[in-house]
Amino acid sequence: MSQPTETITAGGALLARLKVVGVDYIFANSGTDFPPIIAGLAEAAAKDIAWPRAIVIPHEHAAMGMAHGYYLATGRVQAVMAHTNVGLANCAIGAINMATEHVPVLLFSGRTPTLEQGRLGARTVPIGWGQEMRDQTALVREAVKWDYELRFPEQVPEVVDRAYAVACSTPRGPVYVSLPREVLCGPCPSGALDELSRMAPVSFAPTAAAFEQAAAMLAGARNPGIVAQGGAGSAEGFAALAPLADGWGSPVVQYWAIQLAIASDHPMSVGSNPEPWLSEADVVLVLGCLAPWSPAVNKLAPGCKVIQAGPDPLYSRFPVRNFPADLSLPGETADIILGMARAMRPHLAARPDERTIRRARVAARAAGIRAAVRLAAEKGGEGPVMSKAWVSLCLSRAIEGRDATVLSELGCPLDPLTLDSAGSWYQEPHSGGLGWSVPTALGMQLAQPDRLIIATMGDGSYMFANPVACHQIAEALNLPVLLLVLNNREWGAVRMSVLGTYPDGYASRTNQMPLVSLDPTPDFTKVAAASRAWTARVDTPGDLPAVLAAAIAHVTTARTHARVESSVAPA
Ligand SMILES: Cc1ncc(C[n+]2csc(CCOP(=O)(O)OP(=O)(O)O)c2C)c(N)n1
Ligand SMILES: [Mg+2]
Repeated sequence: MSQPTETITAGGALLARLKVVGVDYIFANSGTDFPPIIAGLAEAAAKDIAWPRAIVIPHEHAAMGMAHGYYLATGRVQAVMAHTNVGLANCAIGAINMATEHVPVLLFSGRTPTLEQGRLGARTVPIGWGQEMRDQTALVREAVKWDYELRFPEQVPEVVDRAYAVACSTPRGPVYVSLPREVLCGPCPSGALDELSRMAPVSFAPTAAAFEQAAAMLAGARNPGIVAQGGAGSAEGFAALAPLADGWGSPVVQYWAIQLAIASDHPMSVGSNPEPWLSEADVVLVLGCLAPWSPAVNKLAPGCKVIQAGPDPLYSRFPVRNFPADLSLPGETADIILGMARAMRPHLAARPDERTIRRARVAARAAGIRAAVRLAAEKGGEGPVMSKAWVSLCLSRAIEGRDATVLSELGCPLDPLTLDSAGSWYQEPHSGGLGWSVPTALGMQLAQPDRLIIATMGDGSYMFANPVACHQIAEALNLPVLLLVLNNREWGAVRMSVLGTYPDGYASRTNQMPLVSLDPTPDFTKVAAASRAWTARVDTPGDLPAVLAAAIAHVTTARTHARVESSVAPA
């Protein structure tokens, strides 16, 4: 007689399999579709099956942000579980943000029961009917690389393996699986659940010929330039980019950088403005940039050749993106930098004097740019109301000598900050789904409990983050993040956009531009204090350094989260 096959509910199998593929956390926001998941957790515990830590996250947007931050800090993909269509809708901005920056996540949400009666898991309450959709996945389909609806309980291990492998293949990104309740309640064989996945993620790199061609182009350039937006890919990539730029006397422009690719005070680091470099360059290496410059503002020199490099050099997901690509180097950014450093080496013997002169010229101009930025930032602390640049400068001084990560979402500008390591700077993704920085900082802090993590943001961005939920998470999970809110009582970016479009229009002449004011500003400190955060508000520019020092002392010693608000001048 054959042995009866051991089974576990599909909900339990899902959790166990997520552990096998390396998921540490399930950021969960549960609902009536969750009984098989919650029962699965208990069943897995009773049977001593390992599963990831499942934690309650009181808003799905925060759950997605935390998975985003955890990945940025560790390179490890995490899972988010949401409630049917409504929970998934709250995940949509997070999925859009992740997709834009090639950040993977395993996103799951329940699917309301199909049956009205007669089977375990069938509908029991009116929301079973109310949450039915013809195409639930449509809520996130454009943002995901792959999606699937679980059909049979025994599919769980292979669906998880495939979801993981697709999400972690270059270019990385979110995947979505919908989980019908009756299917999750069904039995799944548990005998092989702990076997390793047989589906490895795909990675690729440029061919040797493409590297050689790129190296010949850069080595032959009179004025090479590098534009980097997505950072250098890893600590190794970061360590390799600076000598590459230095060796070739190539300026590195960090235009709208969402990660740091080179130390901001490196002699080849010329700040965030592509001018005048692009108009002088004859070869430009574009490293992981969705939009490396603004064609409406920045003009390439005639004949300038462009090399596009990164996980998806043509950003094929986006309908319109027409930056030139005379050569494309596809692959993970760090591998490309390391490969370019190798491919450039044989060319180093040619024209050494030319490189030395060029390096000295770029370094002198870079030093001038940095001095002007610092001066302007200092001036921003002289008036009655401080500028954002002054806040950046004060923050830079406050974290000097510490291993810190600064996030900015319309918060501290990069240029006045002195940052010199990989992973020290993150800006909101270019999809701009606001409310990103607070939960992303929480996810980073969860991954790196001892690191100083500082999320800086505008007052509007803070409100988009569902602050009550985020403060609750910080307290519940003991995450000592420091939040620094730059409050100008408005959506300054929107106002600036109106002025840019209609510099002499009616709106520019009004005392109070419509649709941008956030006055009266709430007493946000009370929102943070409700979750027992350490709080402070600074109105006088000269008071900021001491308050920042006190806040950093608090988060690093008392180790509970803190929120500092500084009143800043309109943009
Ligand atoms: C979810 C979402 N809604 C709306 C917007 C449009 N938007 C872009 S910038 C911005 C204002 C941000 O305000 P704040 O964080 O206070 O920064 P400020 O511009 O005032 O410096 C808004 C509303 C967006 N990007 N994302
Ligand atoms: Mg604002």
